[in-house]
Amino acid sequence: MNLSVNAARLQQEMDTLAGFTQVEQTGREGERAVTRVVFTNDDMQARAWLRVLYEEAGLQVREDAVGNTFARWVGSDPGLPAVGTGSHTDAIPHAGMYDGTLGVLGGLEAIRTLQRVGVKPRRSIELVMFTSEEPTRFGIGCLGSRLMAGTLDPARADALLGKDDLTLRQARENAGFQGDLAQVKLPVSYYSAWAELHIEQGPLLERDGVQIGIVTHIAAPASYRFTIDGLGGHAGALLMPDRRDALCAASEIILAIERAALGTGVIDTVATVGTVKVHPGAVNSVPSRVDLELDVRDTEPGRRDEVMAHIRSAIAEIEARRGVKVSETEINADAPATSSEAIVESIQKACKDLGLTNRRMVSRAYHDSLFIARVAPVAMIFVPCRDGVSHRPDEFATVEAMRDGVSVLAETLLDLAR
Ligand code: HGY
Ligand code: MN
Ligand code: MN
Repeated sequence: MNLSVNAARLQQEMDTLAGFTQVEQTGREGERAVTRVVFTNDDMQARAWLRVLYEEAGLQVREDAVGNTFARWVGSDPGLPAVGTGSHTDAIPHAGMYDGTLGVLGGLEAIRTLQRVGVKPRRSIELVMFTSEEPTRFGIGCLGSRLMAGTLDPARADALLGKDDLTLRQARENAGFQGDLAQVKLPVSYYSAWAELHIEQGPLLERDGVQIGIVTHIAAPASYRFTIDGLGGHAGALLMPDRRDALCAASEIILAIERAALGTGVIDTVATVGTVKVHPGAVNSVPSRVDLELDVRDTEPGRRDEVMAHIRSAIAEIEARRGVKVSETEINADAPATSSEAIVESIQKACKDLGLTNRRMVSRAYHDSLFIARVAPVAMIFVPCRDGVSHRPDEFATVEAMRDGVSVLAETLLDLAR
């Protein structure tokens, strides 16, 4: 099919969306970091701007009680379950401008490209922008899609305490999203199929010179909070033998986590401690308490659980030797997702039709598709990103790569919506 994606406009829209951010200097000439945390002004302005684009494309727009946004191109047979696509536009602190946003603006451009060639899909095609895919504010990733899939208890979700001490309920209501979170759960077979476009957030496509990645599996993410309670005191007067320094204990725990991930000997196991809070946090006061958050993932959930077992036994030894108390809270421990072979083949067909090289692959990052996979057949389309970099201001994808991804998505959506 002769599809002509308006790549110049897509690039412009990506650049405009990147402008909705807390401004911060990265210190590197011409480099722009993006931070867009859910329900902040930047997020709300971005949402309002996107809504105008959806309406200009003639899409029917609705928002649910947590702010997931649905923009529907009504098909000739509107009663049929729709085909879905989309991603997120929230961005972690000091991030790039492509993670998630390509799936929303690229999804919109795929719909507009199909509209331009005058096709009328039988099934409606619905573009989704998920609320809070990133765990930045409420500590758990994929908040909006978990609620859509019915895998997160609405009362537990509303009680989640944000980093600014507002609960999700308070924050969403302040942002204008009222209503009962239980209504966010999608009706059974709401989508007949789902495809998400995203940058790879890894180096394989670029390294192998392949234009499109077709995701067959999404790795299983888990995250935990550990609180280490020791004994505080005066940095001058409290002598070393009498100390139970919570930060020294935390440091040993962090290195034990790294050792446990490396210890599986399998490249698919990853573990990260990305946040550490030290109390009281004064240069001349021995740390009495440390809160740290662990993100651990593997393509095999069983191996991930083994890593957790090794981490827990290391913690027990550190606790005893250092005389500290460590408590653990599980935030999430999710199963991996397997893509629908039919949708993988539809994407493969589109790549062949468009003359684009492609390969099947695993997604090591998690995505909202991980949870949509609980309620619909899914697959994902990856495009290369420079040096595989993501969650950094220098995240980058070429306009040609974005154009290729959108062309494949457009053909796939049309095929699925027949
Ligand atoms: O962390 C992730 O995998 C996703 O980018 N939020
Ligand atoms: Mn991300
Ligand atoms: Mn993402």
